Amino acid sequence: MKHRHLLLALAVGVGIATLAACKKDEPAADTAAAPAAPKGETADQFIARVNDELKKMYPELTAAQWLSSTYINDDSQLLAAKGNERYLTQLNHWIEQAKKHEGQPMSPETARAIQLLKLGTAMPAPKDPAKLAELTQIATKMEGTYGAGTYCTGEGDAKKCRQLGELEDVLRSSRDYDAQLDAWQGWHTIAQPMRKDYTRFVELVNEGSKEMGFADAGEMWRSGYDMTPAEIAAETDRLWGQVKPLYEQLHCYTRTKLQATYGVEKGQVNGLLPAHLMGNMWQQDWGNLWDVLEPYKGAGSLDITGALEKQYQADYQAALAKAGPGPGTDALFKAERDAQLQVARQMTERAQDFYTSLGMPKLPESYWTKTQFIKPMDRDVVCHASAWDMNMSGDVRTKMCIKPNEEDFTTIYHELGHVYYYLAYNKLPPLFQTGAHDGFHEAIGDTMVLAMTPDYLKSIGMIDATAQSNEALINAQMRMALAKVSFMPFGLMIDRWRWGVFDGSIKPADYNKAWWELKAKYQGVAPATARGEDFFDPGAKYHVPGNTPYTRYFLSHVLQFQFYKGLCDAAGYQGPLYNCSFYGNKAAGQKFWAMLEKGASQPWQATLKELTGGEKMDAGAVLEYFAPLQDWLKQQNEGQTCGWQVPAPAAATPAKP
Ligand code: X8Z
Ligand code: ZN
Repeated sequence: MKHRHLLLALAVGVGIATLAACKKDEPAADTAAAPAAPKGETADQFIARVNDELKKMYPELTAAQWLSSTYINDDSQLLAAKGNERYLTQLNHWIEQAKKHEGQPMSPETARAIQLLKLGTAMPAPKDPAKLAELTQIATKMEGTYGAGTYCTGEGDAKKCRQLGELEDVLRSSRDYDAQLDAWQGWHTIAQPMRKDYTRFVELVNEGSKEMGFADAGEMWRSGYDMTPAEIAAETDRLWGQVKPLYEQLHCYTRTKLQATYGVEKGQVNGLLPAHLMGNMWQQDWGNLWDVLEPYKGAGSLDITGALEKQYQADYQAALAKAGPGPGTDALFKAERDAQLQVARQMTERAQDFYTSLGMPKLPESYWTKTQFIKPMDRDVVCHASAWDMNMSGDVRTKMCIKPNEEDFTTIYHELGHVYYYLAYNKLPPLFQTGAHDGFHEAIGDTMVLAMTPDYLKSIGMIDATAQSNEALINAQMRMALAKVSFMPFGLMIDRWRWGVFDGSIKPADYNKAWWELKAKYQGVAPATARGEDFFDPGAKYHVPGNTPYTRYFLSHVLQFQFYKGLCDAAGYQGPLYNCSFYGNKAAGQKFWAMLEKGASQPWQATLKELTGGEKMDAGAVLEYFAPLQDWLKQQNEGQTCGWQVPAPAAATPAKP
């Protein structure tokens, strides 16, 4: 359903639909009635026309998508689905027309553009219009269900309903085992109704993929990397193999600490980490467990959340002062909302400052007026953060439900990475306006996050002082590892699940079982209570109902360290990698911008080489960065039996009809 950037997602590989980074993909439409192309049109003329038509129809599509994500109701969803249908129909016509140029002379740029066009969507739809409509409706419904998801407990006056944000607050801040379990289980109830829809969704996108010449939708997703689908799958295995020993050390240390906090029994599940205790709904970022995992209490304090909360309080006091003496309930409420918005904008300005310090432009004025910074009170929205290019001409926005905490602060840097990519490649022909591959798009903002060193945080007033001790270094490394290293197996397992679902090796009757087997295998995480096939736990993660491919995030977590190293080199930095910040360095900024401007106009290997000197993705920079922490973890884990056994698969519970 939505695409935020629609089109182009074409990245070679992945699908068109995705337009951008966090976007989704679109379905394809009925091509039976493709209108004839102008007579005598050459391939180069064809692509020029497609680029032109694409740019013209784009704003209407994104406008409908934006409305349906920031104002979920039946009407906005109907309009978004219709806009999508129109766009996808057109897309399929173009793909049909492109066939006529196969084997004809054309420029290399045109050949690449046609390749991108064909890989356009992450949601390839059958040509049959009835099935296309069915697919669009299912996709819209699933995302709406996720966005509006609510968990209610109690009856009558005691009834209490909570959405994702409030349930995440519990996992982040409570250390009450039962309250955490309730929040975790509660959120997962919202996905149960999606199981049937998702099953049908898989049938339909597979049918669409086959019609386009792919074995299944997973193979189509893997075709976007300027290498064969088998090659990119093998690459992800190789990269994971590089990082896995580091992850295992972090896992081992974390398990010990959880057991110290919750008890030997409750702090683990057969040697695996309990899903509801990791401070994050999906166990993809363990940063919220800082109170449990901080290596040296108070050494080089990096309390970003504390600083942001202080900023919020200051904003609140200022808003109260504005309201005058003795404010009533309404005025108090307004002051609270004003302060929430104010702090969210200040956090975003801080992120913008990082980019402008590198010599990149300021965000356009329209960004500040049209962006959704905080969760509206009067309607459901899709809170999952995303970045939007509305018209390929400077109307860029982000959509978040920002709270003053470290996780959201770094997410803003992430989202602005997408926005700056859009702004940099907007001058390219529309078909090239996407990432070199989708992992590049995801890695831009995160590269900035790596450069948020203690010195940088001090220079912007987020922390008071930096400490130079080894204790402070280990603390800083741990803080980064809890965000980055913990993510990697998660980044891999989601599409391991979907590739299996699409190729049929995971059957609908085993959806949940396979999900938890992969969670166990890659992350070493397990649910504390049985999760049979009456649940549909994959649906509780945005990118599954949203149909956003996920391998991009795994690749991004490797690439961002390569980019970081490349930019530190460009800045002339010498010293240990983890200490480098290129904040304020124009030479680094110029090199980064040059990469962004290239979009998808050449194979990603060439783009990577220009920035880093190498043509391969490689986790060597990850290991170099975390070398001190890895040594420290090994010492801490001495005498422990690290690692975990993946439990033998239990007999499948039949899915409810
Ligand atoms: O979805 C996102 C971004 C938007 S592209 C907020 N991320 C993944 C996630 O939240 O699961 C960023 C990190 C991984
Ligand atoms: Zn992103």
